[in-house]
Amino acid sequence: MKQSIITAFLGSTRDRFSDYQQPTELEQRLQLAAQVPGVSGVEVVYPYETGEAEATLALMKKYNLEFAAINANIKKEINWVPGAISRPQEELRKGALEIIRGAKDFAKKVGAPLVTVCPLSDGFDNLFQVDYPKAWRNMVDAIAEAADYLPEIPLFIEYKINETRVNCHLDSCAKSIVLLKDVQNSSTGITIDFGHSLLAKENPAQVLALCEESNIDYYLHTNDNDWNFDWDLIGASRNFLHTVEFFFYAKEYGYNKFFTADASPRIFDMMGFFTQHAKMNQAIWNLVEGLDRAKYRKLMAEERHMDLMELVRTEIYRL
Ligand SMILES: [Mn+2]
Repeated sequence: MKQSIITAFLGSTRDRFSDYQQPTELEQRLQLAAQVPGVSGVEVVYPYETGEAEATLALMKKYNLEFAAINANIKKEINWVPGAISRPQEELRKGALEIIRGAKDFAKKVGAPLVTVCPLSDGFDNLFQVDYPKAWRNMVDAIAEAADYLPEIPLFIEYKINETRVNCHLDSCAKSIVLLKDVQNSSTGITIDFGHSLLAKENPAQVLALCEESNIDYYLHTNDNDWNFDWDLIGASRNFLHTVEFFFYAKEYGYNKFFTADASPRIFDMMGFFTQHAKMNQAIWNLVEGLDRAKYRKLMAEERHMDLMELVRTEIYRL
């Protein structure tokens, strides 16, 4: 498995109450990422972390890191805090599209494989706030236009149930598939964030199967939470068997992009946090590798549910 880290979490972060960790520059973040055992890549936020393409590329070479993705941030600027690609005002949507196009240009220059965008501010807080069909159409059109630009750099969309809006428009994997089916551009995919899937009350492993069966590409973010809030905890620190099943299907489908840590150290020692996250993922990946997946799927086909439980207990929990 190839593991990477969203570099924004290798610096200071903040919530409504507190500031966490020390501020860092991109070079320090890359230096830290490179020191985490098992991590060989990064996802970098455009345009806030990226800087000049040539200088960034030189830093990536210096620390021997690969790009997992470029993350186009369309929610930070004050204009887009209430929404970006779903809004009625065309100039606001165009501005957000410029960011995504810029991220694609940057990705091409530095040899990054894909751009991912999470339209978190696009949604609603009140009822009777947003014209739903118009908002949805604006999003479909914006993603379609962004996907058409530089199709050699595919565009992945990341869903989340809420935050920063009470309801995000793109709140589930199924809705993301509906959007991409309307966009009809094969140079697109879905960023499946394990924790976002839990928040949507999905089963992350089933979501992989849904994408496969719908012929939709995907890119994976790893973390964990309590199913109630996007805590971005260490992988499997809460939901072990869900993580095992998620990796089981990722392996079954031959997933070969990066597993990217979308995880936030908050109060914890930063290097320890990312080291434990990477080690946990690798250990679970190794465990899955040791399973006879054909046997599991055969037992499912034969509906031998209690034989499967026996295997879960003895081979996965090892009890
Ligand atoms: Mn994520």
